Amino acid sequence: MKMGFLFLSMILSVSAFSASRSITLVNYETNGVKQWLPGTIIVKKGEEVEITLINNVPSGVHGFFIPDFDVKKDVKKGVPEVVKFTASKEGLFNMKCHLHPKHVGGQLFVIP
Ligand SMILES: [Cu+2]
Repeated sequence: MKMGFLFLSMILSVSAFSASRSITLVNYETNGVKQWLPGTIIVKKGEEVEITLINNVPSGVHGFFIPDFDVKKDVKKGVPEVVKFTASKEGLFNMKCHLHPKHVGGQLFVIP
């Protein structure tokens, strides 16, 4: 059920046609592994991207960092945060938690 929802989120992020795009990422912990999910998000070049970040990990604050777009936010459990940026360049870019090196990272895919 959860994976189906995540897959649907990925599909919707590709098929919607708009100059702006809103995506929600949730930070989960499973067997000690922490990860923002969905782990891969897809946007189009030029879009105004708004990402809502929800931290569901009980251990406290986690980071969300996309170095190539100067996006960086600390997210407390129970306090959603929003980051915005323009997808000004195509390519595959890293998303990670800047607070914990072992926190599993993700990918931002900017398509033409
Ligand atoms: Cu973290």
